[in-house]
Amino acid sequence: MAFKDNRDFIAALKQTGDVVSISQEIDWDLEAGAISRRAMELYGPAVLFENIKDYPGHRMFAGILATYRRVAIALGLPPDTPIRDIYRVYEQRDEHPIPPVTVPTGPCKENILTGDKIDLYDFPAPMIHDGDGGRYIGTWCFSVSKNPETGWVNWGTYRFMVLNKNTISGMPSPGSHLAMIMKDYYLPRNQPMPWALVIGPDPLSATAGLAGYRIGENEADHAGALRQEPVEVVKCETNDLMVPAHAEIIIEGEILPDTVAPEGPFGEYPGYRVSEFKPKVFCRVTAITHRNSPIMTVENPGIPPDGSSVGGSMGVAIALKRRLQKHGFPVVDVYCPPEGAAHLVVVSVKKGGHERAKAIHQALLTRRAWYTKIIVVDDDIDVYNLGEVIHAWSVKCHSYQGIYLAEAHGKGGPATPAHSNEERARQYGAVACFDATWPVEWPDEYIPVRSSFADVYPEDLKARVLKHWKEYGF
Ligand SMILES: Cc1cc2nc3c(=O)[nH]c(=O)nc-3n(C[C@H](O)[C@H](O)[C@H](O)COP(=O)(O)O)c2cc1C
Ligand SMILES: [Mn+2]
Repeated sequence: MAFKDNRDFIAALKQTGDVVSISQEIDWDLEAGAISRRAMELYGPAVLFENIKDYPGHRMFAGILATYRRVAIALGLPPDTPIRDIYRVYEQRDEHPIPPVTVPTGPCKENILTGDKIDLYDFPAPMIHDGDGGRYIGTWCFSVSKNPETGWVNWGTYRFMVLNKNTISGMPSPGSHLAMIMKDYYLPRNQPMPWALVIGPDPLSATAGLAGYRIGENEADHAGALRQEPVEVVKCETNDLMVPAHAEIIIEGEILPDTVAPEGPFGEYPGYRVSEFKPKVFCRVTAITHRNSPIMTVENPGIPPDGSSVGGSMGVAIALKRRLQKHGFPVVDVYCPPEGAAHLVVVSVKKGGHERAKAIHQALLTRRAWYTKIIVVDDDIDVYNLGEVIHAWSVKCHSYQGIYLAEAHGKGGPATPAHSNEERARQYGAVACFDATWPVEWPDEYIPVRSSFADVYPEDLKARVLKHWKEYGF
């Protein structure tokens, strides 16, 4: 049974010690941000703030999927499930989409605010990092938009900042699906785009909102896949969009086709504050619905780990793996390590070599994702073990012949720290590929023998050593 909401999920995290509930009064202005950031940097528990200054009756939940323990729990697996097994379960479930089911009403309708009752300042949108451009109401959230012509309903996680009591600015990047639907349908007609922001979705619906699915794919169906049961959705009050019935807060509104609004800067997922105060999309709020004692979900991006480098990276890795499989590469595993902050991809293959690594580089260049470095390893390297990956990269990658460089459009996001302002603005960057596989043209006897317990001792001797290991005194 999937968690229907964050309340069930928090109860499960309490059982395993993966959440800390803070009952002392905490300020929404930086204090909650400082606490949640430090908890993440210590690979510590998620944080439930139960007593927020100025906001009696409101709660905040931060650092939701910033450890693989919490990802495992969200998937219904034991908390100490190895990352390899978490990936396998995710990948298998994701292959069987389950569309949402419509229900007449749900907890997200416990309070309905329209007209003069709309006031975004009634909610504890936090000032997350010092230096942010404002209070961010949308971080661990997803935005719903629909192309009426094709029926495509997109859920995407983008950040949204409060401008005043009933307007919001947001920064879906030009390559995002929200921007695509806006550009394909609403801009040519000069019509406002109906919009809903889902705050506090269940953890696997949130995961689907972060993952990079293909154009036209409905994330709601993938949320159903990950949950292994459909998401229950209800109709918005002021538009026809459908939103998860068990979410905490729904902001309904429209994104205007002819207006921009200031947004940013914000401390971002690569671990740096890179963005500037710039004109971005403008949203007018038409209704807010919320549960009693709502729990505002918050993501505090920064140096790894965080929700995008952990919870959000699996979907990207699996999409890249599918792409490589489609191109016929003998790919074994693809992993985006949190330490790479969505900029590093590790690929293992059954058979490598310079030509193959070069072809993998080319095949991945055109995939919409913002990594800038690829390491290709042989399949005797465990991609989920960064120690093994760095060892292979250090000693097997030829520092001249084994490195491929390409400049490319869409590589590096608007927040890639290594890129210049100009490159970021154009989303024109570069991707380096490091071939850490053995050259295929080497005859077998050229391949150096790995000096490890597993590789250089006879089987019967290894068995004897293992059998007596404890007796030796280890
Ligand atoms: C906390 C958080 C904030 C994010 N903010 C943005 C953002 O402001 N703009 C953006 O384009 N992507 C952002 N992303 C990444 C997107 O969620 C990701 O690219 C996703 O695939 C977008 O959905 P789409 O593919 O349907 O456009 C964010 C991710 C996380 C975890
Ligand atoms: Mn999408």
